[in-house]
Amino acid sequence: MLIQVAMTTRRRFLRVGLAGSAAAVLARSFAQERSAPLAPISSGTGPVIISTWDHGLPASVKALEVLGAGGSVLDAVEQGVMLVESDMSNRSVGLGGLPDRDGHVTLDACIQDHDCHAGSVAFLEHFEHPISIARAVMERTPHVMLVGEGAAQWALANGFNKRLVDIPEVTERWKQWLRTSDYTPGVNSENAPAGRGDALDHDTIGMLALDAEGRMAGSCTTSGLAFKVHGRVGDSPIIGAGLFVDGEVGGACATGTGELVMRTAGSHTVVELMRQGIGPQEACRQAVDRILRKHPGLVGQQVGFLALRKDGACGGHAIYNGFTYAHITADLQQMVDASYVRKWE
Ligand code: SD4
Repeated sequence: MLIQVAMTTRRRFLRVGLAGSAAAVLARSFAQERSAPLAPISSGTGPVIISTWDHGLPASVKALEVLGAGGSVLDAVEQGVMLVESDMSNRSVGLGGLPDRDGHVTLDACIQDHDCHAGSVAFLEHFEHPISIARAVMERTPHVMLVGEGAAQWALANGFNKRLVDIPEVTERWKQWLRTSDYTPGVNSENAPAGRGDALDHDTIGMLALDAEGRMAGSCTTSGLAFKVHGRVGDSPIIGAGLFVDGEVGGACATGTGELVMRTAGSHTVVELMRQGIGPQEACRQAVDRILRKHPGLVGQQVGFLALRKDGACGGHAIYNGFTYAHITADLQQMVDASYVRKWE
């Protein structure tokens, strides 16, 4: 189903559901009408950038600009998601995110390059760009992951400054939550208006990119699940869970209830399935299927995976409907409604 179409003079913005091949055909014919070259849906060569949720679109456009300006693919996935980290209206990424149950906004992020080098920070407070600190951990330490106060001290000592923000709406939502203290992760809920838990259009941002030389990188950054236990870390900063990149094969990233992704090493699973020759879309489907098989009776929790193969083919799949992702190439910009297993009413 073609949901949304908008045009600029140079670029196409399409939104398609990949659940049906008719959508891809529709999208192609729309582009052909304008007789511009269009990479096949879910396939092509670099540059290709895919990124979770609607905020993935501006972030991916930024990443493409970085590549166009001569930046590396690592620069692209870092600077792309920085855009979203700086958006103080985003309630699930960066300092504008919803807090844990004790009122602390704690941030998780990781980054990985073509050769599996990786950096990560978790349970970090008061820094605008955890993704840049994750990259610095990768590039300036012999380690992969720093957490909490130690990560903060290391960041301060390495040129990153704290930023204190006070967002009354966030405080108000936390106070409202305290009235019931009901902790039930929902489907697509972090950024939904109150009472519309399934109406989300933002969430954790995961990004995968392939440049014109065939080099890959990925990034992932989040404030994690709203109202989590203080100290909880999700999948997003865990290499192999929220993100995994191996340039020999491809990359994958995840969004949704991190515990489900961590228990199944979700992004690693997707990449290893691709290593066996399974396509990116099917690899995401099988990783979702594994989560469902390991969690019989699971209801009302979302997980979505994205995968980008080294040849530029990509795909995405989720437990529930509502998971969107941006897919950007040199001459295509589209939002895709990922295929899914179940419909959330
Ligand atoms: C987490 N996976 O902390 C993240 C949050 C997320 O949809 O992606 N929410 O578990």
